[in-house]
Amino acid sequence: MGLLSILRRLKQSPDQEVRLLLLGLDNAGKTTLLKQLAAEDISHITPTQGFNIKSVQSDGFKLNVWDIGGQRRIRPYWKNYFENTDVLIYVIDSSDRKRFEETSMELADLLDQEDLAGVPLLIFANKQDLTTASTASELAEGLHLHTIRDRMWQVQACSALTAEGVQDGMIWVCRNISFRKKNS
Ligand SMILES: Nc1nc2c(ncn2[C@@H]2O[C@H](COP(=O)(O)OP(=O)(O)OP(=O)(O)O)[C@@H](O)[C@H]2O)c(=O)[nH]1
Ligand SMILES: [Mg+2]
Repeated sequence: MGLLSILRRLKQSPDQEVRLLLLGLDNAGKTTLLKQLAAEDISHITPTQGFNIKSVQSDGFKLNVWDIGGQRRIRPYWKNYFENTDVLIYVIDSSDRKRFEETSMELADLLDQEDLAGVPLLIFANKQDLTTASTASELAEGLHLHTIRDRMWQVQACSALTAEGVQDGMIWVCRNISFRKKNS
């Protein structure tokens, strides 16, 4: 599923401009995911020092996907990108168990942010192509996701490398944007 087909689905929503925000620890796979959505080459991706943005528009509708670098020293800047976010997409390297606590703490911090209050949350349990990856439900349990009650949320197993699961996640994103707009 590419950015244009996401945009096509979003035309059911009353808003003319949609903003998706990709966050997660460094090495989680955010930029790979963004490039996969944009149908770009994913073989030479380097750690993001600032941010990447992909935009598509047609018939007066615009979709912006923001991908912010996840290295620790860049995380203080995440907050500059919160405003007007329609869906937060949080990416986790499901094979990197020793960083589950770190990613869980960063996510908890995001959920406390006023500018992201009520914003639907899709968690990509990425890198499912690796045999060492935890499943989406193990991740959900390990990160105590069931305690999230103040917004719509969903965990989706995926591989940004093979694109498996990415479409299912983006369909959820599209549905929940229109849902939020209709009810806000
Ligand atoms: N096996 C596997 N590797 C992946 C997957 N997604 C990303 N990677 C690899 O993980 C590494 C980091 O990917 P990036 O997309 O740069 O991660 P990022 O979240 O953008 O990292 P920062 O820009 O530092 O925040 C790269 O070597 C990718 O090829 C995946 O689904 N499976
Ligand atoms: Mg990156």
